[in-house]
Amino acid sequence: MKRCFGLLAVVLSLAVVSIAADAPADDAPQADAQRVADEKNASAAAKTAQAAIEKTNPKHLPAFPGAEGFGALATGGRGGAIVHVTNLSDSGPGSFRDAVSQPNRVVIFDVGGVIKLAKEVNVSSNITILGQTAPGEGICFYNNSVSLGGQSNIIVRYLRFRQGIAGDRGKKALGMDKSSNIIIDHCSVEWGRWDDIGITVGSTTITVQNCIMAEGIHPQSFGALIDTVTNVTLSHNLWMSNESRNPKAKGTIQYINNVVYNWLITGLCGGHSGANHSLDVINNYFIKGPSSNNQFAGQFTKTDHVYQRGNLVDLDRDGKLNGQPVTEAGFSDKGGSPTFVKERGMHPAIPVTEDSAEAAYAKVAADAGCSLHRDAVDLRLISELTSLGLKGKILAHTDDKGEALAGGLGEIKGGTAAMDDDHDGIPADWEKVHGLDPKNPADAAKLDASGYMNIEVYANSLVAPASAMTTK
Ligand SMILES: [Ca+2]
Ligand SMILES: [Ca+2]
Ligand SMILES: [Ca+2]
Repeated sequence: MKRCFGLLAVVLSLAVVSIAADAPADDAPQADAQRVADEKNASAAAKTAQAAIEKTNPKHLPAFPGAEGFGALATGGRGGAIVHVTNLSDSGPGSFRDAVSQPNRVVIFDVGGVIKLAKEVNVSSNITILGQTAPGEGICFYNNSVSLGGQSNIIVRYLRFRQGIAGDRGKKALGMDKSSNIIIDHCSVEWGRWDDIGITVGSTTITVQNCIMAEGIHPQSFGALIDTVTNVTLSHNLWMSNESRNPKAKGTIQYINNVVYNWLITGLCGGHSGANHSLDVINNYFIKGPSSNNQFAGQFTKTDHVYQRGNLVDLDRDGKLNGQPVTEAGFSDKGGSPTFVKERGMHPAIPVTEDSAEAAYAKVAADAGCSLHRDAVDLRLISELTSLGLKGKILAHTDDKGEALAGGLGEIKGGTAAMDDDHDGIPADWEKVHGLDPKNPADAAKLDASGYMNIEVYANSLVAPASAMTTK
């Protein structure tokens, strides 16, 4: 009997996929036994992740100044080897794929530009990837996806993940499946085929902050599936011109200071399943665009336990930011309503610095994504956001066009790396000013008094406010 039910569920879920892009397989109710097993596994994964943090980072040093939320205590490759990406090749010596193929590394970039991926890249555990070290306009991964699946303890900053129509149909531009202790900061995640970003079954203890998740393409055009996870923080992100799932939130998830713009069917989506979900929705801004209906939140049911306060919604498309407070009724649609709770559910060791919804909008517009040097694609997206209802579009489901419908990738300038005689990744001029030896390649890997490696102190200085910089 159970087997029959299982088969039926598979047939039903396949049917759901084929019916409509807005009703993917994960909307189908899970079998109860599977749900209980998934919840138990997720809870065990969270405990394991916490124990790993206490072992590797007992002093709770943030991954970098400004790291917040559940993933903020990742140590990445701290203490390991510094590995240079020296070319834009798909594979081989000096490539990104080769650099992340082994654990315990801090990966820096001697080149900037587009890295065209022939197939998905699988990143190893205990890795720090410092995209802000790239010269010129930085790095963009294109034509395929990057996966952190099955891995733990990873820091990723200032990179562009643009899968594009050449990528695998069932993959996210940036995927985390059974992943833990990860922080993704200031990345642009766009043109994903299944979703832009995924944090899926069994994943735990993860932050995605200051990122852009935009313009999902055929066949799904969705922002993110966050599915059967524990302790995930999503803060100060821009979600725009995705049909739905900004994200779809299934698990225990903090959703703070996000901006959602130009959804088509639904903005923020509930879990809408038999499992219990917990979602803290705090000080976000939902702004209707040219493609949007009024359903800025939806797909909730009674198993979704929602704490909400300080959220604003602007539905008048008048080119001005003048939203109204979100009420509980705003979370309801014809499918149901969540269960509202009075207290926030989640308290990570390093909490998110909470801005008002208006201040979050200003920060996101100025700073979200790979923003050390915003490229043409992100500049266009931000110009659409700041039109406040007048500009922006969902990319149509046209098999062979994908991102071409948005004008394509354009140029990302490679630039020239600063003088670095000892080739330790820290420019000679910076070493002189900060008491390091520009003729000694060993000092970049040493730990500074602050607890970070010197290469991290340098990389942090490229993007941190002066008050957050540490020097010897
Ligand atoms: Ca308005
Ligand atoms: Ca140097
Ligand atoms: Ca040196």
